[in-house]
Amino acid sequence: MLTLWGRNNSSNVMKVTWLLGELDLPHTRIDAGLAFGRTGTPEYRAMNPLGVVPSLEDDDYTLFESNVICRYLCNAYAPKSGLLPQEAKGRARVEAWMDFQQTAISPVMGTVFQGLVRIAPEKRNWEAIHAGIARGNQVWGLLDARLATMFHVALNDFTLADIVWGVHVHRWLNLDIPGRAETPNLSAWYKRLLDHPAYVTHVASIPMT
Ligand SMILES: N[C@@H](CCC(=O)N[C@@H](CS)C(=O)NCC(=O)O)C(=O)O
Repeated sequence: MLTLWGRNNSSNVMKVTWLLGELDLPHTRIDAGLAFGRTGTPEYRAMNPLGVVPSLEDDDYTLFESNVICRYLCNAYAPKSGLLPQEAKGRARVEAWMDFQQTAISPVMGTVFQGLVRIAPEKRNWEAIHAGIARGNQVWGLLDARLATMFHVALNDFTLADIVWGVHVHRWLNLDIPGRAETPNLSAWYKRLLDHPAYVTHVASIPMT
């Protein structure tokens, strides 16, 4: 029995809700994080040392880190789905783009999204937001260049790399971001993601709050 802990408007939780939807895996989701709380208890901290979301329970086995949870679900429940190739080179390519998402775009999107959405206008640190947008233009620009010749992020097929970047591209392209650069290939890929019903349900239709 799979239980996912985390509010559905967290980008890191969305990776997992979207994947669960793609794989049509039965599960329960428990709201946790921000206003829902629940992440400070010793029981939660035993699953997730920093008290962030998401966390996954698979019967008595627990896991934290969104990208690792996605890989676990593919390995355990859908090894032949192609979302995480079994062949070494394809798999490493997907994992590299997943790690790149965590290290390069997560911090940027944290600054830009929190700054523009969760912080009141009078309290915004515009210097940090503009620096985040400048870095975002660089990193999203790299992905835009890649998508000029690739149908998807890591491989030409849809993989976990599309899921972990895809939760962020919806925000990047739809927020009112001053100075956002034009990225036609990124926009075309975003439109392809919108063909996935699970993306629309678990990412694109969740209010940006
Ligand atoms: N590297 C972690 C980061 C998790 C993280 O920072 N989650 C955010 C939401 S996107 C969080 O828990 N924020 C505090 C909260 O919601 O209470 C992962 O990928 O799972």
